[in-house]
Amino acid sequence: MRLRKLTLREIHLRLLAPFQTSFGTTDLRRILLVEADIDGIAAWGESTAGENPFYCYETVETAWHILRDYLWPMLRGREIAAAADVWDLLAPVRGHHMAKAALETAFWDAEAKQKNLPLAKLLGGTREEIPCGVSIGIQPTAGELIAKVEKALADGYQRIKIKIKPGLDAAPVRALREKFPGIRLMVDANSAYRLEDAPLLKQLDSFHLMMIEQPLGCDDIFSHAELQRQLETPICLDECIHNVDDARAAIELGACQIINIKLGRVGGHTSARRMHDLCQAKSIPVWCGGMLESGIGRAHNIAMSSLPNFALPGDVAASRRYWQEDIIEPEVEVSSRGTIRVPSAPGIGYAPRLDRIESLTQRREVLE
Ligand code: NPG
Repeated sequence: MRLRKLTLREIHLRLLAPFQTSFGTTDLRRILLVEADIDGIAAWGESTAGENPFYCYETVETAWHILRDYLWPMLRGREIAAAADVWDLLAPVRGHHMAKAALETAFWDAEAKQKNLPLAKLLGGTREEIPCGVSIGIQPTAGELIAKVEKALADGYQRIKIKIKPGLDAAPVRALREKFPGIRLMVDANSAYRLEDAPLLKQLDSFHLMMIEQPLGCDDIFSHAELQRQLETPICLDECIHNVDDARAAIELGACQIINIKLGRVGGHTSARRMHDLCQAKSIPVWCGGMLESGIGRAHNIAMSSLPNFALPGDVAASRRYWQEDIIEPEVEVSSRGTIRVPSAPGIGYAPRLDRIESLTQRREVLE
């Protein structure tokens, strides 16, 4: 495979409703899309780098810089045997996983299209449909939170995740548990607590949550191990886990019982698959996180989620939960049983809508 041309685009896409986490609120997504010409095939990837360096250090600007000034020169025109080799070729650049994932995942789309295979099959996926959950941002009142949960359950979603932060934790969880005693419920703190908050987090044990996601520092695997010893609720790690070595450390230290895998955070499909395989061997279930992706990133998430150890519902939901109109055809739909069918068309299995992408494009750079 040879990369002949790379088009970087920044599109702006407004969320249907602002999304609030413990680190801030997003309403307009700036999304960096990668269109790679690989042996004449148009292949697509999406960087999940955010507008601000609050979830992690990467931003749209850093991803653009790394793609144009480092990753493109490393791969351009080079003969590459398989998409599975790209991750190791990019190793000289440290970190910048969201920039790498945008390009690496495009190579996987290209190889699947060349082989006339759905990407899920090329990755080794075994599921025909994937189970879906929703992630609900921090809401101004308990009433609004309950209404959002009611709607998601009516739409069929299999589990509810709510965002928490200090001061908005036990109370909203209690309100939900009283109203919906039997639902699969979890919370995500996005690193908003410290180990000293263990007694407070321990109160959550009485609500029978599926898990508490990333309560402590974004790089602090050690303290999560201490916290997990004190909690009955399983800890799921997200921000702490950038690669398979982090995953191994967290598992061996007992810092978590579940891992969230995000393509952007781990650097693409090859890294994600290595992490998946390690977790499977260690009996640690995984699920696919979401980064408010457009349809391109969502399509890659669906393919990855078809691997066998993606045993828990992920944050991969229907296009219409996020956007008035997505940028792919067909849009991602969720069944009344809360599942997404893994597409059977070659590559990512959804067609990018070029006219719509063009009309949303704020900046473009073509590298040849
Ligand atoms: O459904 O795509 C989605 C959002 C899932 O909660 C979600 N993402 O911390 O995992 C997270 C959170 C997030 C959102 C992180 C935006 C960064 C930016």
